[in-house]
Amino acid sequence: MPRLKVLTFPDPRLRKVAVPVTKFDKSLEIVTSNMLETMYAEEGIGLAATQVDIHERIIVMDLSEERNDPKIFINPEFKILNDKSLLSFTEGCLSVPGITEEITRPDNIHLVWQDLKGEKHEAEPSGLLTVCIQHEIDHLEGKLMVDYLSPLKRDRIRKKASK
Ligand code: GNR
Ligand code: NI
Repeated sequence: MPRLKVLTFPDPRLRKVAVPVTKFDKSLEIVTSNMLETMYAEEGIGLAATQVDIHERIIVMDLSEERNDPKIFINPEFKILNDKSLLSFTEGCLSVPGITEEITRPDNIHLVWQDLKGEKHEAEPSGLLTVCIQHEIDHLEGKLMVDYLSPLKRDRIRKKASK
């Protein structure tokens, strides 16, 4: 299975908005399997299709220490249940290499998604899953970690990246 190339900031393709998956076929299985392989090879805990230049609403994730718990989220959406319950977490991103920044996000969300067969699921995640799924859904919207930082900081990162 081939590994895919991960786009890095400020590549304009990271700004595209992904479209919903409508076909739950063999090609979707192949894409998710290649994304998981790429995520493991890059030692990430999650990967959004946008990062590998595929502009469909597909996310893979593995939050386990052992790296043996792959998860796939197709067409994920979330609603904030309580916008006063917040969690600050030091985030990194494979598309913004070498940078970690503390980002504050809602901690109490309701999540819906589909699996590879198109079956619907829902959950109210907590902790790292809440942080990671929001980070990945941001990618599907063309949004990056750096967008949460001040313009000055973002510009510094952009300059560093173009060296
Ligand atoms: O590997 C990753 N680690 C991470 C740490 C804290 C919050 C989010 C993440 S996701 C990131 C992989 C990545 O860039 N996914 O888009
Ligand atoms: Ni990322």
